[in-house]
This record gives sequence, C-alpha cells and structure tokens, in this order.
Amino acid sequence: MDRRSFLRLLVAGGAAAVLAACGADPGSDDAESVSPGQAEPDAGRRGWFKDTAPFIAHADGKSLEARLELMPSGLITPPSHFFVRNNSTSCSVDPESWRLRVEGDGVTWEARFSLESLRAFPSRTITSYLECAGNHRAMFDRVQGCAAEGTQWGTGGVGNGEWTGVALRDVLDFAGIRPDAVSVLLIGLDTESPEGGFRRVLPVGKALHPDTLLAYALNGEPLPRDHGFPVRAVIPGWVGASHVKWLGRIVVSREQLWTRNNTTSYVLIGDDYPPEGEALGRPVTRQTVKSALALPWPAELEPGPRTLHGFAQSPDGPVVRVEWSDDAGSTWHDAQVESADRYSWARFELAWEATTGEHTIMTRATDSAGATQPERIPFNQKGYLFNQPVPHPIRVA
Ligand SMILES: Nc1nc2c(c(=O)[nH]1)N[C@H]1C(S)=C(S)[C@@H](COP(=O)(O)O)O[C@H]1N2
Ligand SMILES: [Mo]
Repeated sequence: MDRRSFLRLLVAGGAAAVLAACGADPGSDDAESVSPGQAEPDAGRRGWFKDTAPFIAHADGKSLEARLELMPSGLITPPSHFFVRNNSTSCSVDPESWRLRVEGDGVTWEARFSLESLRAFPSRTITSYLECAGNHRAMFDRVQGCAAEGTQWGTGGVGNGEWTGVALRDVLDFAGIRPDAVSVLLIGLDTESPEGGFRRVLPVGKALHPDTLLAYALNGEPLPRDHGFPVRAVIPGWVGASHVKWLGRIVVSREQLWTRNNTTSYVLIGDDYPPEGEALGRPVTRQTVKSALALPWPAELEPGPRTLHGFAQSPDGPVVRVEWSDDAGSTWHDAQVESADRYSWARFELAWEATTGEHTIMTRATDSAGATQPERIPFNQKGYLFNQPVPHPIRVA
C-alpha cells in the first residue's frame, strides 16, 4: 500500500457532499477533498440519556458509535457501551400507561397488551448482536474512495446483547393472525421520527420465526430508555432498523406494505440493485458477515510483540474462522476465535509483531454456513452493508 492510499485511510471523515459524484469509479480520489469530520466528541445536542463518554458522538445528534477498543472483556456488551442509533431522539415511556396494540386486516381481532399481560407469555432469552445497516459506511469513503450518504459510521455501530422477551409469534397467534397475512408493520412511539413513529415492515415469515422477539430486557435488566424501554423488537441477524424501539403498535396486513423504511431508506440503491416493488432498490433485511479490529482509527502502537483483538459477526453465525493479513491480502493467517452462540458475535485474537512504520491489517471472517467477506462490495448510494475486509491503519512508533 503506497503512502497516498495510507493517508486516505487516515482521513476519518465522510464526505456526504460528494455523493452525487459517486458511482462505479473506485479510482477517483475525492476522499481527500472533503472531510467534514466523522464526529464531534459532544455534538452539543443530547438526543439520548446515557453518558456519551465511551462513544464517538456523531454530529447528527442521533448516533453514538461504540469504540470497540473500549468494550469490556467477554462477549456481552453492557448498555454503557452499547451503540445508539435514533431517527429522532430517545423516548421516555411510562410503563404503567404503555399499551401495545395489535391490529389490521391480517388479524381476527384487535388485541391490546399491558406490560404485565405481555410478560404472561413464555419468556425467551437470546444472545444476539445488533448492528446498524450503516455500520462501516465510512469505509465506502475510506477504502473505496467514494462516500455514501448518511452518518459516517466507522466500525462501532454494533453491539452484542442478551435479550429477554416473548416470541412475536405468540402475540400474533393470540390476536388470531390469518393464514393469508403478508406484512407485519412494527411502529415505534417516537412520533418525531419521519412518518410519525419509526416503522419497519417484516415479511410474515420472519415475524413468525420463533427467534423473533418482543424484548423487555437487555442483559437481565429492564431495557434502558435509549434502547427502547419498555419493549422493542429483536430480529436476530437482520439489520438494526428492524429492531423497532419503544414499540407501540403492530399492524398485520393481508397486502404487502410499503413505507419510507422499505422504499427510500434502508434500501440498497445502485446499479447492482434492481428495484423491488415500490422500493428504489432492494430493501435491506439480513446483515452480512463482517469483522473489525478493536482499535482506534487510526491506531498507534509501540514496537514489539502485540496481541490484537476484535469482533466478528454474521446473520448465519456463529463465525467459525477469522483470518488476518498485514500485506494487503497476499497472505492470510488464522486468528484465534472464541466460540459463540448462533446469533452472538465472536471475539478473535491475533499475535502481531509491531515494527516501526505504517501498516494496515485486514481481517476476514467466515461463518458456519461458509459465507465469508467478499474482496469488494458494489457501491450503494446510502452505504449499507459494507463488508469487504477493512484495511485498518496502524502506525507503529
Ligand atoms: N422506534 C425506533 N426504533 C428504532 C430506531 C428509531 O429511530 N426509532 N432506530 C433503528 C435503527 S436504524 C437501529 S440501527 C437500531 C439501533 O438500536 P440501539 O439504539 O438500541 O443500538 O434501532 C432501530 N430501532
Ligand atoms: Mo440503523
């Protein structure tokens, strides 16, 4: 890797303004021309309740990006370190008056649940990672040299939680879901969101999957307000946007539903993604296999033997293998992978001899289904699902 490319990787900025110029021109060097700054330590606008110290607080006031290097040991992310992504601001919901309404022509009758009545269904606990569809978005700029629209997430738009709740399937069965139901629309109570309540459509098959949860606890504690208290959806393996927080209403429909979040947002838009239905491209559903080193960007290390670690995740987990390369992918070595549950992220470790100079280390994960990170992923306008191996810049001095 030449010095110029290396410098480009050091540019921490996303360049939303250059979007119009982007396309299939990976050779263009516009990454250096615009650098609005990835984030500010404190955007000055509190859209969340938690202490922002361990995070990169993005200037949009809606995104707290985890610093993977600050994650405590083990596999479970404590709420203090769990990233936040809001489309407006975090909500405070009164659990006493909270009700979940289930309605629509796809159910036999309208059902209403208090928190207590919801908790009466059998509870399930699933360890699952939750990752924003835009996690790694800044890599379109940093690695491909073509910035995508939206919050310039580095590698910290992801966390791994132990979620407890009830199966959405049980709730839908209770409401008498009809055999010809097609779409299940989850609606949040954050009415300042676009559309008045953030919402996502689930195909009925995914809604009835036994692992699709309405969760009321994270890591054995009531959900924190920033993460959807009192109840949120958890859709293991699917993009963060489908994990609707502050859930208030579910509409079951016998027709395919289209909303902002499966037509213009959370849609892969680009030459490689032909439009589906009323969408501008292909709606994002499942996540893709990814890995990242738990290091600042760029990392600065002292010379000598170093043990580096990171996290890897896949919708078809667990991740069973992680390889790494410090010669731009010419040779790959196996990292040690700590085994994990089906939907959990995995932790990996590698021994590296840090020699004075500038380096990059790439990592590449493979899951139990054999899926691995591709050498290159085609550009999409909104920068979702970037999962080619990330060349992490490391300066040793
Ligand atoms: N009601 C509501 N649910 C929401 C959102 C939102 O803005 N409002 N953001 C979604 C997006 S885009 C992501 S990535 C995840 C983030 O979950 P977290 O903030 O608990 O990490 O929540 C999803 N659920
Ligand atoms: Mo997201």
